[in-house]
Amino acid sequence: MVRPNEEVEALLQEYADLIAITRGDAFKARAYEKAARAIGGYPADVSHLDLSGLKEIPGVGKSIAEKVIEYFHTGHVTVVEERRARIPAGVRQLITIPTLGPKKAMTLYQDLHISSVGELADAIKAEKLRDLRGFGKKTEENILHGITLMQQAGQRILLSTAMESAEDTVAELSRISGCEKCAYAGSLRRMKETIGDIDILVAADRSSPFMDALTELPSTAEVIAHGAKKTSIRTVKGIQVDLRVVRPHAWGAGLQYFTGSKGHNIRTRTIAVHLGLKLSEYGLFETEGGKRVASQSEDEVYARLGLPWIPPTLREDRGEIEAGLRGELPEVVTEGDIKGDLHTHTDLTDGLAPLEEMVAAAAEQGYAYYAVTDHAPNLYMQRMTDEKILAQREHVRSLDGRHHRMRLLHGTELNIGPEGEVDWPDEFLQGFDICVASLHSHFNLGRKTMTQRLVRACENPHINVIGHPTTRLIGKRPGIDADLDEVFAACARTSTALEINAQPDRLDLGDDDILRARSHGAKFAIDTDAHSIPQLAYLRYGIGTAQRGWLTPDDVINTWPLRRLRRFLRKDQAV
Ligand code: DGT
Ligand code: CA
Ligand code: CA
Ligand code: ZN
Repeated sequence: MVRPNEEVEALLQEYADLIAITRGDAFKARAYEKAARAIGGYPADVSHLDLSGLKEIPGVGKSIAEKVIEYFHTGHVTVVEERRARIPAGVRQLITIPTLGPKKAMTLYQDLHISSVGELADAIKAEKLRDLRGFGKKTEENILHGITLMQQAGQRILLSTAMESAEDTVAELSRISGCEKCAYAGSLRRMKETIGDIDILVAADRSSPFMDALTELPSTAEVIAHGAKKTSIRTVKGIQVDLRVVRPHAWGAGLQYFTGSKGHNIRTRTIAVHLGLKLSEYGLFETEGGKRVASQSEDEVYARLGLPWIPPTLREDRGEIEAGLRGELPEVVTEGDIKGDLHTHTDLTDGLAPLEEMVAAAAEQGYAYYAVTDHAPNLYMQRMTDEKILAQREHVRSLDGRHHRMRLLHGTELNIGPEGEVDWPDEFLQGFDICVASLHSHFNLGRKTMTQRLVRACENPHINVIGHPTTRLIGKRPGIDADLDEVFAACARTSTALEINAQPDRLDLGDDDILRARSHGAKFAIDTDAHSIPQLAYLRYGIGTAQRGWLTPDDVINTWPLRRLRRFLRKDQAV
């Protein structure tokens, strides 16, 4: 993603929210929201654009463009600051509750003087909301549900948010003289779907320059602890970062220790003990005499324990130690194995970029093939029609071959209806090279119906991939209630792949479900579901999740050569 674009996106989105909270012009709020999205998805760095360059972005007019320029010149936008000042921080905290919009938040503040999540929960318990206009019993339930979801997510943040912040910090610390190595460790290196805090490790002879630098970064809001062995700070985005500095010769042992997981480390320490050794963040030592036997690299440490190097994404004590001891660790899929993306959108539906631009950006990824899968008619707000999708197909065919070597597939993302039916009849579906089918509505029809809908989709001879199979949104919406084992078995039986949707707030399927699906013999597609050019880069999060599910290239259809993929897409049983 382009960082300055994201900053502007967040700022304009906040402005839109602030307008809504203060009951400003609803059209204006929507215009800022649209511009925010367009800038966030714009492929070029907007901080390099002048007024006329900015105005070429869809939805960005003179007034918005001027605010963007003001932001990059001065670091703030006056009108945003003014609106912020009119609203207490507590109210802004209220709108972070997933089910509570800006207008209701403002009502709560003005009528009941509620300005924190705690006060809101108390007011609901005291049944104070019921008499407010626009509120009712149902609203109360929704808000309570939102508060629960927020608390369940706890202070954990999305993998992508942590990754961006960690990469910035690693880059900053790497510039400091004396830095021999610098990397992020912990759950981030293991690519867990949410991250509690960021752990960063530096190899250097002196620790203080790094510890000091961390506390002085512009992104640092608060210093939690500042010492020679460990420094912890909180960033302006509220993320905790722990920094440790180790001696260069102990890099491998430190990295192994601070990568975790705790469960994995307990196992490696136990193996060490059985070998008459002691494993710590400083190295692997002989118990008697204390001689150092390994510490320089992770490779060395693992080798001395009789293990191959274990990919961080597998270090969860889910059988990787046993597999390693037997020499049967999987060769997990990597980004380089991916030959194409099989689920992407254009501005024909809710994507931001036109077809040509998405295709050109995909070609730059070095893909061998690329599928365009815009939404089908039953997602009404997308206004898809037969004519539009057929015209797109012509367009896709005309672009095919223009980017040497990369072949284009024309597909669609179908909607799985309440009974497992989809948007178009068989004859029409036949014309697509690939069909993804996803649940986009009716998430709560009961376990039996939900299972049947998905199984029926698998049995459709034209459906190749089940998109974001559980429809969960991390920290916001739980996955559907369905008999997933039955669904996974149906996928394996019918040659229908399960998607690993790489959108950071989905990562759907997640690691545990992948492990289960794999045991049924199902195949997978790691897709970005990109709605803009920068989102093509989400692939890495899908790869991390697939690795955590122990997948090898053979399990993942979009690592296969096009011929093998095409055979799978015909739903022939022998692939
Ligand atoms: P998180 O931050 O909750 O997403 O998860 P982690 O795994 O990053 O956990 P964190 O930040 O508490 O610690 C980072 C790693 O450091 C952890 O995975 C293993 C290692 N570690 C930290 N404290 C301990 C400990 O008390 N015992 C052991 N064996 N390892 C520890
Ligand atoms: Ca951590
Ligand atoms: Ca930590
Ligand atoms: Zn999609």
